[in-house]
Amino acid sequence: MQAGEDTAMRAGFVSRPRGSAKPLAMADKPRRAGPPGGGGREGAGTAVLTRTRTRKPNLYRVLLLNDDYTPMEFVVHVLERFFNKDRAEATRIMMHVHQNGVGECGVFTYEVAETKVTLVMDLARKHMHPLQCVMEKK
Ligand code: TYC
Repeated sequence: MQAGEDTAMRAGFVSRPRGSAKPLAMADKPRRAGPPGGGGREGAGTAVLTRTRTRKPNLYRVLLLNDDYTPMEFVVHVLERFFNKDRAEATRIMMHVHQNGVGECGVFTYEVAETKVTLVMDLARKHMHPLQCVMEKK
């Protein structure tokens, strides 16, 4: 595999067929730009990836856990501020957590989910509320 292809693959721009560890078949290989007609040598530094098959990212649910002390209004605020919920949806989710013990705030890629968990936990700690926010792989 050429250096550019390897980089593109790791970046998630191209991928092997799912479950395949084989090198790309010739027909699947990204094409490099060449002179019109395609007859000559490849242009130096002008590699162009024409294949755009994407790789599914791993997704993570961010969950809020119920407790007996965090004020309902604080939980609604967290859902509005960090999860872009309007007041009605934030209230619905908060009540779901209050009644069921756990509820979903959203689904994100790993780093986004991790950031949101950290932001929620930092704000809860700052206000001395025992609110717990966790992530779990979907
Ligand atoms: N159970 C809390 C109360 O009665 C409210 C609450 C809701 C706390 C959701 C946490 O994730 C939570 N004040």
